Amino acid sequence: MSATLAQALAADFQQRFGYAPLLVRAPGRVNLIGEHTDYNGGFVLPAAVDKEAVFAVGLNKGAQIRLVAHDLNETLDLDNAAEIAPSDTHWANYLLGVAAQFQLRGVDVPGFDCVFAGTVPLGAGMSSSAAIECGLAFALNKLLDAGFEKMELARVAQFAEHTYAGVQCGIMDQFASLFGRDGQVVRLDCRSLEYEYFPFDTQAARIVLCNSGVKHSLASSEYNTRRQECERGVSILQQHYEGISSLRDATMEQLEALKGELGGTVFRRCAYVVQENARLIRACDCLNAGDLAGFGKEMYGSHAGLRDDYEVSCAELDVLVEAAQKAPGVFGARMMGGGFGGCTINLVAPDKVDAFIESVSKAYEEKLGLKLETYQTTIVAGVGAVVEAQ
Ligand code: GAF
Repeated sequence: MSATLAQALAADFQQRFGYAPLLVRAPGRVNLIGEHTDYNGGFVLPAAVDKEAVFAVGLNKGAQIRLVAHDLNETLDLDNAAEIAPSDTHWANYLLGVAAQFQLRGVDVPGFDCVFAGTVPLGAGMSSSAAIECGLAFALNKLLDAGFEKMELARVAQFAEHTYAGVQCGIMDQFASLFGRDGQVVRLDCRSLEYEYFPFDTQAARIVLCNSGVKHSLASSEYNTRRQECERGVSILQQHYEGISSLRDATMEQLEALKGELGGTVFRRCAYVVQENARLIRACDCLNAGDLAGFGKEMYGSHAGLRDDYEVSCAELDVLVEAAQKAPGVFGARMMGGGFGGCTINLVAPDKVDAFIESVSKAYEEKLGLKLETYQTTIVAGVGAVVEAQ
């Protein structure tokens, strides 16, 4: 699919700018378990999926930056690449933020052109923004021969999001888009940045996403608030215990002992994170043992924690998880990503996928009067050049 889209973008690019571009694809991601743990020094278990952003990018031998959102038929031109600043055009900030990060790392960014489009649903919690950032980061790295390793490109993309989109995100989404591997999920230790791939057997389970269709505007402000609450928890823990550099190091006993000082809200946020890390470790053991029911149990636990303690779910996501629990062939379900809307992720027996979708769609319509969009995703390789289309 991205090869066809890449051809369309190449033609658009050629027509607008009169030269041939580099073509790049950058996937969105799913996360099986480990939510809001990345910025707490914990573990995540994402995979890159077959919903992608696609780019045509080239250096124009001038100073101008010319950006085109192909699907929206919108453009943004900047006269001088040396004077990059945040723009009022929302989508352009993800790209400008990346170029600014190259400059901060001492790379002289000359004029460039970029036409992009994609199939990652917006606001679905599948990291369309990380896909956009990582695609351009990969393209500029190649075109400018900047020599950054993939992990540094993930940092470039993450800090672009911090500085130009105002979301103090962790590194999971950008890591997944860059490091994804065909047919494998990857466990990242977000503190050491060590990672391990696990085969995901699609004969045993399929990954089905149910899109609530809700795009809460709360997402970025509440996300940043959660991060601050966790930081507050760490700073209180540090006053009482040695060796705590993030919530990863804390135990439930320590949190219980400090419950009064932490206060109810911070306590619950911290407790969720400590328990989610433990759930992820157990879930990986289940994956290794082929125990999908055990894995699914941890997913339900994750959802309950996100709903009750971290408070980043919403009524629509809760209805979808409850409906999934009653549907045929489901191993586990939970909300996915930052929260306040977007998708649930469901592990479903391959021969029950149709029945599952029918059952959850029916419940969603009956309970909330809403039509459900679903995606059966496959796990693909991370960011790369689109070779076939060139
Ligand atoms: C968003 C962020 F971008 C990630 O870094 C991560 O924190 C996630 O929410 C929650 O797990 O996708």
